[in-house]
Amino acid sequence: MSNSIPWLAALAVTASAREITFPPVSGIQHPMAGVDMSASPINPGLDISSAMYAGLSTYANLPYVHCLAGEGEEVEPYDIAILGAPFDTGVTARPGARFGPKGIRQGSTRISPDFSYSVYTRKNAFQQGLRAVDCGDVPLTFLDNTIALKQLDKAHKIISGRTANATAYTVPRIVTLGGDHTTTLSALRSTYNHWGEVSVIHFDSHLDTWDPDVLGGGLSHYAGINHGTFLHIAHEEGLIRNTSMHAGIRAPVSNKKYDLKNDKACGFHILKARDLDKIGTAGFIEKLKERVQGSKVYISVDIDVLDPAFAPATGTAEVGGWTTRELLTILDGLTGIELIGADVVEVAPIYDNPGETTLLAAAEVAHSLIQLMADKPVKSLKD
Ligand SMILES: *[C@@H]1O[C@H](CO)[C@@H](O)[C@H](O)[C@H]1NC(C)=O
Ligand SMILES: *[C@@H]1O[C@H](CO)[C@@H](O)[C@H](O)[C@H]1NC(C)=O
Ligand SMILES: [Mn+2]
Repeated sequence: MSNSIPWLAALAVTASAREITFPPVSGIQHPMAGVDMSASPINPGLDISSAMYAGLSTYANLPYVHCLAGEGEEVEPYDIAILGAPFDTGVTARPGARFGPKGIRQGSTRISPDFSYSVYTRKNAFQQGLRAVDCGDVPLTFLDNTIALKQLDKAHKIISGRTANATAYTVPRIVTLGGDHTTTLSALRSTYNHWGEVSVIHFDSHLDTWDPDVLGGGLSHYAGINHGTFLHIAHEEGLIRNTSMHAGIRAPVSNKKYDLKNDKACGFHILKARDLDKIGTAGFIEKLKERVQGSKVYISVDIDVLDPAFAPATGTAEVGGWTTRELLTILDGLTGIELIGADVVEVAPIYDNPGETTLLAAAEVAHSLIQLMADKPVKSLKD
């Protein structure tokens, strides 16, 4: 007896009165479309080519390439490889950075290779003759740090060992998405093989050159290799030059003299977070460029260099840091340096807010790092 339900009839009238005509789908999506399928014989006129918010996520909607494919399998060549390092068992405070690579990809959904011309520079890193791809994540064990780092070493070796797509230089460069900061050690071991000792520009609120005897190593040799000591170890292994620089430092040290003396011995100078108040972003750019002049450079960005207001989702947050704009201005200002590898690490999505503030920031940091690579192809030892 549906006729006796008057509200249902009323609803039907309302529904037809409110019928909405949407604009054509292709009209909205076209600028970010990949392959134009509007002429497809299956359903002509309907464009289903854009992958912006659809499909499996890759960093900046870049093509996924199975860079870790086994011997004999064909791998599409690339010049810049995005590589996830889901590892967080080397942290001293809040864990969770093993989900960082997934989170940063999520934060990068808005970035599209064909819609990325900067209003500041008119450049688009993805259209400058270098092929950038997402290699996915390295399978790393979460039960044994020694094994995990060996797995990461091996992945870097394989991925940087393939021949680049561009003809100018042969070695592809890697942008690692961390993962806790321990993962940078594997990246530096890999860059050493292709470029020798490099200067490190280390954006962080912490030194990360701690002597393993001071941080963890008193417990066991194994414990001494962690996200606060990896730069000390990189120095010990002869991977980095004594022309390296920290930027954004503000966290306390464990003693009056030793940590800072040890830091100097590891080859670093320090630009502190509050130096920005005195010399500004232009001063930072000048000092960083001056310090690494004439050498190959690795940039490591610990997202905790930002103030927790801009990057709450990290393991060892320190207040009194920079804004996202300040960091991006400094990074973009480094254009022209010979960047041979880079990373953005310590992103632990679980501590982010619903607006994904940290993930958006980390995705844009990676974008700036890719731009620096696109701006300056670099010759390797074997070129
Ligand atoms: C990759 O290499 C091929 C062959 O040299 C070239 O045609 C193509 O433009 C390159 N891709 C990119 C994105 O540069
Ligand atoms: C830096 O390293 C170079 C070359 O290895 C060396 O000649 C120089 O003495 C070192 N400088 C300092 C301050 O340690
Ligand atoms: Mn760090």
